[in-house]
Amino acid sequence: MTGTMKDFRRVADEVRNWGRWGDDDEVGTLNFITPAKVAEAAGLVKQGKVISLGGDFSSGGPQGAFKFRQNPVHVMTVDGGDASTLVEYGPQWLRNAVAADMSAFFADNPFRFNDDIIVMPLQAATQWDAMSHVYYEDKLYNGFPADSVTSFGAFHLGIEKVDNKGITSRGVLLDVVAHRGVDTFCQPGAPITPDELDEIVARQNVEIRSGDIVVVHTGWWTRFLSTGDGGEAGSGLHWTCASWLHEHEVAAVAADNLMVEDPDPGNGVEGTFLPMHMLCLRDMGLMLGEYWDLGPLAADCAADGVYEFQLVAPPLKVVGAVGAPVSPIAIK
Ligand code: UVW
Repeated sequence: MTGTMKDFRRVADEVRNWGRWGDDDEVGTLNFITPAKVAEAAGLVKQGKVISLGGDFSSGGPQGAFKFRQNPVHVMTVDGGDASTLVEYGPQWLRNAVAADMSAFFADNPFRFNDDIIVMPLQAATQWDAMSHVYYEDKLYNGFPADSVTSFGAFHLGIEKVDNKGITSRGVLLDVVAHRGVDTFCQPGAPITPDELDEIVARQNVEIRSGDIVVVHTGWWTRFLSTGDGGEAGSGLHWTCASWLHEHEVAAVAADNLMVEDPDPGNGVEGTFLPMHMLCLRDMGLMLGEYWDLGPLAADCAADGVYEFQLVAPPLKVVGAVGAPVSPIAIK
């Protein structure tokens, strides 16, 4: 199952979308989401049912596998109860400060409020990878230079560039867990192949159309919710699924695991790491959604037999960021 760099380069040449939507394009395959596509997706709302696909952002998140990523740190900066106490008991300097800065809030009136701060890697929990997240040979998607990502952020292909693309479209769940007939998750070393995606599409009696966002249920997130082990390996798409996504004109792909693709080098490309990331983000301009919570959606789709829905998943527009948190929802 391991490919060579020659295989990789052949696939990269086949799927590369550079120039397809103009030399200055920064949204890649999101261009498949036309106004007609957005309207088609809205037409899938029949029951008024909203299903959250976002995990919690908390200190109990999935980070731990890599030392360079941590779970969110959330602290309170103003607490209305504390403020009342400070006014009454705080040292004089603090009482003066409260009186000077916040008298409108906390002086002799009943109004109180709470504020907070969060510090986190943008890749910590449910997220989109921007196209500027991964590159090779000094080029980003559409040929933009890799050094256009600086300590000031990404001058090209930052997550904010998705702008009025939403991101919203017709979402289609592909339930690998149900297809494999297991009730846990896709074990490491058993990547999901393009043929298996076709089998799942047939089994679910659903069509993949241009501009769809494909959402792949591997069971990893549900397993994490029960074990709390964010470092546990799972499986994902085989790197050759990049060609399948290209042929079907998929706008974006998301999964409930750490990397969407299978990270096992034995199923990858000799001499490199995460080849599907390189093909999708850099060659195709196709964004990857990671750590989505797909258990409730999978259960709902199995119950009503409807695997298509309106997907609404706009990332936070963090200017120059190479990825961003998202709280996606599926609406049926
Ligand atoms: C890397 O590709 C390094 O990370 P992620 O799984 O967030 O895409």
